[in-house]
Amino acid sequence: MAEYQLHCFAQSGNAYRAALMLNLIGADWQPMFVDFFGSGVQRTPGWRGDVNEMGEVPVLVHSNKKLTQSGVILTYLSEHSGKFLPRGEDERLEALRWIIFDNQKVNGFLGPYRFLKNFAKPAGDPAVLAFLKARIDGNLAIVDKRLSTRTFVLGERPTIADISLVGYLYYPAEEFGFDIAAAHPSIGKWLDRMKALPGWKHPYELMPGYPLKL
Ligand SMILES: N[C@@H](CCC(=O)N[C@@H](CS)C(=O)NCC(=O)O)C(=O)O
Repeated sequence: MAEYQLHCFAQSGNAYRAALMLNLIGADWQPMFVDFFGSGVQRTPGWRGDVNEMGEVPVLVHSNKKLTQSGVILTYLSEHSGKFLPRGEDERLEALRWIIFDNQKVNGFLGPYRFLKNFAKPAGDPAVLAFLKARIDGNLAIVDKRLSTRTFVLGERPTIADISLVGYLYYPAEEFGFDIAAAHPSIGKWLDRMKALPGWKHPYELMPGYPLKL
């Protein structure tokens, strides 16, 4: 058994944040496949009782600890490894600020948008997709502006704020119906910088369940 177990599946950008962090810090970890689209195990009372009462993926297991919420998982792993760790109070608060903004408004909208477009049956209502798309465009523009003057979200060094924000951004443009890197050039260049970090892997390589059997 590896030191860390991560309950995850390939299509989850929320889980990708945790999987990528584990790989970037060189952790001894193994994925535990959650059949999110098949059996929908995350909705069962058993899974909610034993694994995560919130019914969400990712879940990180480390000895006697079970952690959920990717922001919490990233914080824990950065504190344990000393890597991608925001340093000092100002950086810690700044990282938390971007992680919350990301969870709520960047990947927090991109994830449901891609789900409704690609995987939901029936597919999402066009009015809902239009609402989400307008919010996504506006919020990606905020991130793009931030990255136009910085190498990484906080400055010259990559931190957990960057690892949170890449959540859904490496999935294929066809899955969104728009090309994030092309529409937001500073995000595009930053995604290339993140991709160059030792240990980087695409979500479809890092987590089980791709391609999806629907
Ligand atoms: N803020 C959470 C979001 C987790 C999340 O929404 N995960 C999705 C899978 S990508 C999920 O489990 N959704 C189930 C649900 O919302 O009922 C995190 O960052 O961990």
